[in-house]
Amino acid sequence: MVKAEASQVFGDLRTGRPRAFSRAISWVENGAPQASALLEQVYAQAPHPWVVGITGVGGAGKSSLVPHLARRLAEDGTRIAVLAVDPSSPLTGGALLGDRIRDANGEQHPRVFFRSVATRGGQGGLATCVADLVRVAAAAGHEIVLIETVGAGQSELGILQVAHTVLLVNAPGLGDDVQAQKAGVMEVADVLAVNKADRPGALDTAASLRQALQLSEREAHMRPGANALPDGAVHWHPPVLATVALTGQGVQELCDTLREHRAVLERQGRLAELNRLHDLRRMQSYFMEVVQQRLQARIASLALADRLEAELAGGQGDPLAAARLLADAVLENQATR
Ligand SMILES: Nc1nc2c(ncn2[C@@H]2O[C@H](COP(=O)(O)OP(=O)(O)OP(=O)(O)O)[C@@H](O)[C@H]2O)c(=O)[nH]1
Ligand SMILES: [Mg+2]
Repeated sequence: MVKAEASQVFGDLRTGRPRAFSRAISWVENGAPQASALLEQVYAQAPHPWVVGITGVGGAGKSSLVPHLARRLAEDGTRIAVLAVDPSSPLTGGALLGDRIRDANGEQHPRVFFRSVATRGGQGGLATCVADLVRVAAAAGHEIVLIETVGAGQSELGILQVAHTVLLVNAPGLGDDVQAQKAGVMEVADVLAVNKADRPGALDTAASLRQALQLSEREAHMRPGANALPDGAVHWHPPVLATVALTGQGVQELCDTLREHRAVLERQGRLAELNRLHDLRRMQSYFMEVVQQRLQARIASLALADRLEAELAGGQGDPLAAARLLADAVLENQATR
């Protein structure tokens, strides 16, 4: 039943029905029983899209910039999915913002699908949920997936791990260049935008970002094994561009630069390499998820677990010793089956 339903939705996804896409996203977000049957087909058959991660501290203008970017990228007929992820408020998203990006006249763009990701985190957490959604988007015919996330901590770095190209958005007056560096986002940024370039201080922000980039590049070069690129490959130096999201100024150049980054990755064989790496990571995290579930099921069936829990609840025993005992019991049991 669940399998049949998943197959039906997968079929509808492939023919590009937006409703099937919405439904598939909800399944994955909520860890619905249909999700794993669907994902099996998605991973077996869906291509890897080009994934652009967009991050930067609150108020820099990411949400204002993304619709411009998506529309420009869609101009050549490409279908774009935008996934907006806010790890700090996982339950506020859903369809609140509508499923499509609207233009200035309030018209929905036919080739841009927009979705706020509202995940409960599930077993595998937010990053794995986003990784699955990227492939679901590809199954639905989206060649480019933009992932917008608020950039201030470890969970964003996890989400950005599914991206091929990372765009870091800054703006003058936020002190964000320093903050971004602290979060480690600076090191993973491929393209930087100083948004709100209509405001005073934009040039200074750009200058300090360039300086910070030079520093981190110098450090990277000093690490052993740095510079090991294929023959004839060029080093990508993250460019810093100015944008005004309110008017769309600088967005065309930003798109061109993002596409250029993709082309460089492709020429170097890095695109395929990253896809393999992303699949490997997904395999590893899924493996841990499955192992944990199975072990928990096994522990729940052990009388020993009840006894140890009762002892601890009664104020007796040592929690670490109890955990070790349980681990021994579970793993021995596994080995003898
Ligand atoms: N002057 C000026 N204001 C801008 C520009 N881009 C965005 N803003 C304004 O800046 C504010 C924040 O923009 P958002 O797009 O919501 O910023 P964000 O990065 O998505 O913020 P979070 O979702 O909180 O992380 C809004 O009031 C925008 O209207 C710009 O280029 N120039
Ligand atoms: Mg935003």
